[in-house]
Order: sequence, then C-alpha cells, then structure tokens
Amino acid sequence: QSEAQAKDPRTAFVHLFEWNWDDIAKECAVIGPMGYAAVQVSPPQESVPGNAWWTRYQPIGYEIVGRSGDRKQFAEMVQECRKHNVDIYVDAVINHMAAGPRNYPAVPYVWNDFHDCFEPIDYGDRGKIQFCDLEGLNDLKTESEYVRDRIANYLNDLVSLGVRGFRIDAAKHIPASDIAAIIDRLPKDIYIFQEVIGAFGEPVSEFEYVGNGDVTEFKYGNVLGSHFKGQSQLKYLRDLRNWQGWLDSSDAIVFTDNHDTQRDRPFSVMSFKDDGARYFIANVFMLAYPYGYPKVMSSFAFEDKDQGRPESGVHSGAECFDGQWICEHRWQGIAAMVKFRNVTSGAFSLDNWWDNGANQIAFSRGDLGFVAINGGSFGMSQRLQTGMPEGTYCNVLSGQRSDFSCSGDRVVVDPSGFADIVLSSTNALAIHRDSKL
Ligand code: AAO
Repeated sequence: QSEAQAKDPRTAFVHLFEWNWDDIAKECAVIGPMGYAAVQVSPPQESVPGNAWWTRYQPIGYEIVGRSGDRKQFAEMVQECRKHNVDIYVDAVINHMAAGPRNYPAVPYVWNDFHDCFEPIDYGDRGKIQFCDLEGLNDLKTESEYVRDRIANYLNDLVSLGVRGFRIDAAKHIPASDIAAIIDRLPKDIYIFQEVIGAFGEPVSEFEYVGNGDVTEFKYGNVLGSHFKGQSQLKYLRDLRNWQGWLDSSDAIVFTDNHDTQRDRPFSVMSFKDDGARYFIANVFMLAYPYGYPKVMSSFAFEDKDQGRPESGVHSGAECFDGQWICEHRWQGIAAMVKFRNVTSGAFSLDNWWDNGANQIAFSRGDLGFVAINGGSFGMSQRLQTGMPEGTYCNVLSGQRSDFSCSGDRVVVDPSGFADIVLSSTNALAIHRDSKL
C-alpha cells in the first residue's frame, strides 16, 4: 500500500453499466469525492450492431468504438477520472468473438483461430465448458500464441490509454492457464478480476482462477438476497466471511446483483426492482461487512431483459432521477457506506456483533465504525456496545455531517462505548470516525 493509498483508501467500486464515456468523465467528479475506487465500464471494443445491451459482448474487432463513444472520448474519460482518483476497469470480452461467420478481418482472426465445438455447453464437462461456443459465440483458441498476442495487444492498448484493471468476461470458459499467459503479457500492476460463476457440481471451479487475480463470488448475491428477503434470518450472516467453500475475502469480488443476475434472477438475488428499502439495507450490509471487494451495481430501468439502455445517457445527473437511469451508486446511503468502508478499512475486523436472535443485527469495525441493521418487521431499540470512542456522531444514513452539524439523527456514545440505538423496521444506522461531531 502506498502512502497516498494509506491516506485515501478506496475499497469499493461501481459498475456504470452502459454509460457513455463522456458521461462517465463527468461522473468521476461526483464519485471520486464519494470515495469510489474505480468504475467498471461496458465493453469498449467494436461489436455487432443492434440496440440490445448485450451486443457489446459480441466483439468483431478490437478498435475502441461503439455505443458509449469513440477512442478519443474513451481516452479523455480515463484521464478525467484519474484526476479524481478513480480508476477505470474495462470489461474485457476475450473468450470469444461475435456469433456468425468465423472471420474478423479487423483483428484479423480466421477459421483456424477458433475451437470447433458447436454444440450447446454441457456444464458437467470441463472440455465443453472451455472449448465449445458459449451461447453460440465463436470460441477463441486461447491456447494459441497468435490469439494470446492479439488479445494482449488489445488489453495493452487500453493500458496505454490509462486503464488500470480488467474484468475478464466468461473466464470460466477460458482455462486459467490461458488467462495467466495473457496476463503475463501485461504490466504487473494491472488489476484483474475474473467472472467465474462457481456452481455446485460443475467441474470448473472459481478456486482455479485465484492465482490470476480476484474472482467473482457468485454465492454472495444469492445469500444476501435470501437473507434480506426474509427467507433466512440476518443473524446467520455473522460468519459469512469464514464460510467453507467461499473464496477468501482477499480474492473475492462481491455484489448484490450484477447486469446478468438482475435480469435472469437466480434464486434470491435482489435488485433495484425489489422493495427499495430492503435492497438498500442489503447494500449497507455488503459495504459494512468485511468480506471481499464490493462492486455497487448502477443500472438502467428495463421491462424486457434484452432491452437496451435509455437513449438519453446521463448528461447532467438529472437523468439519475427521471426513472430511466437508476444510479444506485448515487443513493445518499450507498455513497455514505462507501465512505464508511474506506474509513473503516484500517480495521479488517468484525467486533461487537450483536443480534436479537432474528433479523436485527449490529457490529463494529474496530473502533472506526459501527453499523446497525433492522431487517425485521418491528422497531428496534437497544443499548449496544459500539466499540467507538466517546462522543456524539452523525448517523450517515439519515443525514450528512458538515463541519460540526448533522442533518440527520445523532448517536451519543458514552465513555464505555455504549449507545442507544433506535431504528424503525427495514432501516439501518451507521457512524464512523469521520462522522464524529
Ligand atoms: C445473445 C443472445 C443469445 C445468443 C447469443 C449469440 O441472448 O440467445 O445465442 O447472443 O447470438 C451476454 C448476454 C447473452 C448474449 C451475450 C452475447 O447475457 O444473452 O447472448 O451477451 O451478446 C454463463 C457464463 C457466464 C456468462 C453467462 C451469461 O458462464 O460467463 O453465461 N456471463 C458473461 C456476461 C454476459 C455475457 C457473456 C458472458 C458473453 O456477464 O453478460 O452474455 O460475453 C449457470 C452456469 C453459468 C452460466 C449461467 C447462465 O449459472 O453455471 O456458467 O453463465 O448458468 O447460462 C445459479 C446457479 C448457476 C447458474 C446461475 C444462472 O446461480 O448456481 O450455476 O444460477 O442461471
């Protein structure tokens, strides 16, 4: 950790799904001060035409041009975000090219650069997962030096524009050793996380990929959703970070929902489409609890799962509140919890856990922050050990601290660390070192 990082830790990032480069450039002036570390941007390479959001997962070449903007706009965005201390992570679609004829003159790739398995993927068979076409998308021979070089050239081109990290799309469909060979061709300080949907009974496991970088922990969104929707009690989340079969905290990318799961919602995943207060307290938990590197999902509204983004883009921020773009990352409480996570990052511990035996929970993060979540249907009123130094704090989920005033509720911590915590149903409270009045 550099000295600058120690002073200004950044421990959560946001996926600005389908945003324009120009709009992200402006948004960085907003989310930088909020404390977001980075933005995951949609795939920037040229892809098949069409309005569905997913056309961008069908590359036809590696030029930087498409719905979100061109190369110049992309480069300007990266530089602008860097000014605000926000990194750009590119969603790298490198497992495959578009469906259709196996000929991509822009790269170029020809027939022989692809595997020859056209049958639908049998997820019980490693060879088929990694060598057949995913959803009919032409599967690149990532074992070939030529293909590895083309992919690495694309990624290094993005690095030359200032990109600091990559999400490796469909990583489960690429042998981990092929990803390693590609990453080997990149500078060593580039951040990598891999999209691997670990699933019980499948031969390819998320654990195979940790040597390359971080990996998505897909169980997280299901488990959070089921608990916050009331299918299980919140008290059971206490030891989540030590659960067997889960990635280590330092390897895991976590999220309530992502752009796929908010559409094809497996099991219990929650999204902005659920009761807003419940989705919100699930995000509070994710950002308060010391497990993984959290990614906040920022969505656009949709009825049909293939539906493309609203034409408008987010030019002024006003679009965030017009019902078309959801901008979860700007919700006051979510932004406040990103700050909470940064402030408490020095104490990667979980202390003073309390629960009422059901859906009311509270815990502290060393003496740097304290959170209480009431997921039950009754009000909560408890005198609890906060672990915090004596003082009066501003509850950052009900208001903001500016200088020495607080626009929300105050929490008074006594000399022994106790405070009266009062919360209505489906609500949360958070205080931290920097919210002290
Ligand atoms: C589009 C059309 C297709 C057409 C294709 C080609 O929709 O009908 O065939 O074009 O013309 C996105 C869209 C696709 C779109 C594609 C290309 O989602 O609909 O296809 O762009 O335009 C698997 C992969 C995973 C992948 C996911 C979608 O393992 O990597 O499928 N995600 C990424 C991106 C995604 C993108 C692509 C990859 C392609 O995030 O946006 O596709 O670049 C099980 C398996 C998983 C499997 C899922 C879904 O998961 O384990 O590996 O993901 O099924 O097939 C529980 C279970 C878990 C299960 C999960 C989901 O959690 O435990 O096992 O539920 O059901």
